[in-house]
Amino acid sequence: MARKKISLIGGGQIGGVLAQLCALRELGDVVLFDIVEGLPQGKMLDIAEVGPVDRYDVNLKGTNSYEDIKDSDIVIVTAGLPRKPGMSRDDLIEVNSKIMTSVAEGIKTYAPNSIIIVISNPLDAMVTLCQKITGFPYNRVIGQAGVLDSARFATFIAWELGVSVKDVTAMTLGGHGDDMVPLVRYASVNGIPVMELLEQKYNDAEKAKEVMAAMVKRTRGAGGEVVALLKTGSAFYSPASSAIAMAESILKDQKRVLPTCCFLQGEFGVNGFYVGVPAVLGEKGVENIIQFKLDAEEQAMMDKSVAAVKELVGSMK
Ligand code: TXD
Repeated sequence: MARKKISLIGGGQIGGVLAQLCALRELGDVVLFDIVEGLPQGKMLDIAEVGPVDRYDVNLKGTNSYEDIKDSDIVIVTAGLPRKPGMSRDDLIEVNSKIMTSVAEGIKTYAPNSIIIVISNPLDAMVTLCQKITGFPYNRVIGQAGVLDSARFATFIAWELGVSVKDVTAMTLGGHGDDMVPLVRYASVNGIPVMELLEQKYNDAEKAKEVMAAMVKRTRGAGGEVVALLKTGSAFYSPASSAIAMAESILKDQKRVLPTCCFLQGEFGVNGFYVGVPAVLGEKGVENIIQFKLDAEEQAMMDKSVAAVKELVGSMK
């Protein structure tokens, strides 16, 4: 099997961690692109020089030239500004749209057969723009938000119940904004509903609901919580790991079911927009969108989240 090639557009905080994770897992050869001269070259030299210690052997190249992304299997895009404290993701739309336009043109020209995973914010709008400009089929342009939002939800549940994060399953759907939809009904500890465990813990159904509501709220604001603490920039370890889970599923055709920002054509009552839903990720990118019935409350939350995505995408011109 030929070695895979992964290109990372944007060599900032997330880009650097992405490159290191690709190397540690030997996912393939890696190119890190940035417009800042020396930054991607320096990071890739740094990561290459620790191959003998961490015992990985892949080609790592930093570059300021799009030509180097030629023949990429996957391109992961983090180019764009991150939030500052007090900013919403949507405040980034103007400046990041300009950046995404140039990035998408570069990918279209030099890696026309690649599968693109967008991470840049505001996520749902940036994925939409990237697909429009590249003209790639929808299954080959997707966004990362749901893996991370779900992981945050699962982390809070594990802490609350005093169980291992490894045994918690939780998922969020919808847009990557304050209206995202954490699915309470399906959150479980090895299949046991989390609500049941909370009710046992507090012996009080109302209290259990309150505790869950607080976790849902914290999940929705979790990105902002990190931004407020860091003061310069936003989360970067977790978005990188989340995108790598998606990339790995595609590169190895694992067919994992991961919450993914996908273009919907009627699924969940949404038509013509990119929104987070569970998707099977394999060698073709999105191979299937997993549909299931939302109850009335969940559907109402989904509709609200989708309305926010529509407004955001509509403001992009
Ligand atoms: O889960 C998610 N989707 C996210 C998304 C979680 C956290 C942060 N998320 C967003 O990712 C964040 O709001 C930003 O929009 C992106 C990248 O975040 P990162 O923390 O990596 O930002 P940095 O460190 O500022 O890096 C951005 C890099 C920087 O090195 C710039 O020089 C580069 O982008 N940049 C460009 N690269 C290529 N081409 C162009 N035009 C360009 N402009 C800037």
